[in-house]
Amino acid sequence: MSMSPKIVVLTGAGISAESGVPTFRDADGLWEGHRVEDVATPEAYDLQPITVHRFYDARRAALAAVEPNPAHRALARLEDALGDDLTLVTQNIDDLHERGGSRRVVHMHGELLAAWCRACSARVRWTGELADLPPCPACGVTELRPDVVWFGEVPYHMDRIAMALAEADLFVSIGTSGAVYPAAGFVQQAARYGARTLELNLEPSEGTMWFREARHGRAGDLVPAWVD
Ligand code: BJW
Repeated sequence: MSMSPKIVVLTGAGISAESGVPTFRDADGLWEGHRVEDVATPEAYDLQPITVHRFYDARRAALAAVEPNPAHRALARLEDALGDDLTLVTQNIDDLHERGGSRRVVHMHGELLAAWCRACSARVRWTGELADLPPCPACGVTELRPDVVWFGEVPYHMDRIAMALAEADLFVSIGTSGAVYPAAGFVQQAARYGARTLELNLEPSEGTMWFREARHGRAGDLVPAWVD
């Protein structure tokens, strides 16, 4: 039986900020210039698919020009040390954890480099733009949409995450404002099952009072210091 502690790490946009990926709710964040409901709901996509596609096309193009930072790489080292005893859950749709060396990332809000078909539910890797949007390779219908979880949709892998939270000895939240549920409730879920809880964020998050311990500063400093 494994003797290492079971750890669940939840990351948000703040972990990718030092790579040059904008966060959502900070000044200069992604919502600046966009109303959330205009770009991140299924209703917005039904009404204005081209506007929504342009928003994700721009982020996909920007992602190609950024690199993982020391916080992503530190979490990859933690996975090397802990193996299956680490569950890394990210709300981020970028691929910087993977490029930083993590191999088992749980993308609860989907992935920017993927699309899924509204006709047959097939998933495909997709690195291009709206202009390149192909017919679905599985069913041939042109109903592919970004494989991301919008407001009102159910996040991915919730059963697996709930199980990991129930078994966790330690829950660590990194670079998230704690404004969006269900991720914002994970700290209480983990604590209820007896986990210690730690927040690593630039500033106190909306849920900071639920954490037993909090350290405030840049993820690129705090995460390597915590891991190593
Ligand atoms: C740094 C830093 C540095 C900066 N170093 N730190 C309960 C109560 C009320 C409402 C609800 C509720 N439950 C559900 C809802 C509705 C809704 C919701 O939460 N609304 C709220 C606004 C209140 N939730 C949903 O609709 C979700 N679905 C759902 O609940 O389904 C029902 C269900 C759930 C479970 C089981 C069964 C049924 C879906 C939410 C989907 C969110 N989607 C988005 C878009 C994804 C695609 C995309 O990327 O475009 O996800 S919204 C956006 O917010 C994105 C993010 O993942 C998410 C969280 O943002 P994040 O990562 O926290 O970023 P920021 O910008 O907010 O914060 C960054 C932080 O980093 C800041 O604190 C900075 O200080 C810090 N920082 N630089 C360290 N260098």
